[in-house]
Order: sequence, then C-alpha cells, then structure tokens
Amino acid sequence: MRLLEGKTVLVTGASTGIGRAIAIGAAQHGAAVAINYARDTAGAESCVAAIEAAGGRAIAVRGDVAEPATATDFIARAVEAFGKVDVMVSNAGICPFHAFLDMPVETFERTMRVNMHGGYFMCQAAAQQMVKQGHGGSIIAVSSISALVGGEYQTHYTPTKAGLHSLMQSAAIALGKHNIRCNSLLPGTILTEINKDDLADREKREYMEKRTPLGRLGMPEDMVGPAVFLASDMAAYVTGAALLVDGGMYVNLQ
Ligand code: NAD
Ligand code: RM4
Repeated sequence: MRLLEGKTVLVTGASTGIGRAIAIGAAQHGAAVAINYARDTAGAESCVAAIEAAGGRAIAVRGDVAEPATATDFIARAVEAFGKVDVMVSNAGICPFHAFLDMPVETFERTMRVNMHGGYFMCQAAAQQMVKQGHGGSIIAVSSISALVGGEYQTHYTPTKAGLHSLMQSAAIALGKHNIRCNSLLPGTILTEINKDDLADREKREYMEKRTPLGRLGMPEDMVGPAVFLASDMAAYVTGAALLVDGGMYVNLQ
C-alpha cells in the first residue's frame, strides 16, 4: 500500500542517516520529496538519484537550517517544483558530544541554533505554507529518546530534543484549527554518523545494545514506517503525540 500518494514531503538534513532513509521511504510510498542538506552535495545528489532510479520525484536544496532564511527558501523551492507542501519532517540535527563543566559556549550555541532554532523556523515556514494552501498537513519533528532521559555528554543536546517535543505540543494547539497535525518522533539509538565516534567505544555500544529489549541498536530504516505513518492520513486523528521508536530501550530500567 502506498500511503503518501499525491503528497509532497519535505525532509531536512537528508543527505545521510535518518533523514535520507525517511526521504527515500516517503518516495517509495508515492510522495514527491524535497530534501534540505547542509554541505554534503554528493550525499544529497545520491539521495535524489536513489529516489529517481525507483521512479520517484525529488529535489535537493542546500541550506543551513540555523538560518531562518533557509526555511523560507526551502519551502519556496519545494512549492516551485511540486506545487505544494503537505508534510514537513524537521530532522536536521547535531550532537557534538562534550562534557558539561567545560562546555564551550560556541558548541552550546551552535547546537541550540541548529537543533532548536532550526526546527522552529522550518516548522513555522511549513505551517505558513500549509495554512495558505488551506488543506491541512502534517509536521513531524525528529526529537529523541533524549527528550525523556539525559546523557552525561549531551547537556547541550537533550534540552533541544525536549524543546522540539514541546514545540510540537504547542504547535498542535496553534494549528489544529487548520487541520495541521504536529507530532514528534523519538528515535532511540540509531546507528548513523551522529554517534559513530561515541559508539566506537565497544563497552558503551555493548551496554546500549544490552539495555535494548529487542537486542540490537536501530538502523535508519527503522524510522521509516513510524515517519510515514505520522505523515499519512492513517494518522488523521493523531496530533500533539510523541512516538518513541527505540526497541524498548527507554522502559528497560531493570
Ligand atoms: P546524521 O548525522 O546522519 O544526520 C544529521 C543530518 O543533519 C546530516 O545529514 C547533517 O548534514 C544534517 N545537518 C546538520 N546540521 C545541519 C544544518 N545546520 N543544516 C542542515 N542540515 C544539517 O545523524 P542522524 O542520526 O540521522 O540524525 C538525524 C536526526 O535524528 C537528528 O536530529 C538527531 O538528533 C536525531 N536523532 C538521532 C538518533 C540516533 O541515535 N542516531 C537518536 C535520536 C534522535
Ligand atoms: C540520540 C540518543 C542517542 C545518541 C544520539 C546522538 O538522541 O541520545 O543515544 O546516540 O542522540
């Protein structure tokens, strides 16, 4: 069943990892896809090529999500290419692992700007376009299990993920009258570039695997079904919700 036929789906930070998997998965479900990427032109082009090779339609638009103008430009370029915006998956994010006591101000501020401000501008710009179109939409913020639990080297990062979840709750209220649904997706630990160095520590990786009831860490493809569900009309009455996709890691205290 193709759940996103006729929809235009936008995904930020989609040259790699979870964003790339969601972009390709959305196209497999029939969506026309616009991806944002920061610098990795080869990665973005290969994502577009993978979608086109499977008979889909896609464009890539470069831009730093920390800049508000990137969001309005991304929306404009997607509308130019595909005529409308039905779904925004705000996925771009960074997690430069660092200790709390000597956190450099620049690392803290950049993480806030990319993850929190970037997510805010993207979701707001998408909502403005959806309201103008007048036929609703779906906004998905890629938050994290880290919205619910802490991390010693993530004191700058976890507040951004809690913030995105909170943003979806308030935006769900602000946009309900326009039939625009806002939900957050909370991945557990998914093997991507963002945690490659962190999980190179074998002991840490084994600890993370052991606390996952399903017995393995996640792959970017594990996020596709949940994202497509929230994007699709199957989730027509789901708004202000958070979908945790973590193999059971969060509930495993003992
Ligand atoms: P990733 O590093 O492969 O992907 C992050 C993407 O965001 C990259 O494509 C990167 O280029 C892009 N990006 C970074 N800064 C950007 C900017 N300023 N402008 C535009 N794009 C930018 O890692 P990932 O795991 O796929 O991360 C995707 C999202 O998932 C992030 O928001 C991350 O916080 C979240 N997440 C990841 C995990 C995990 O375990 N991998 C868990 C929970 C949440
Ligand atoms: C996630 C979660 C994961 C970590 C990534 C970087 O939100 O904390 O465990 O590997 O971020």
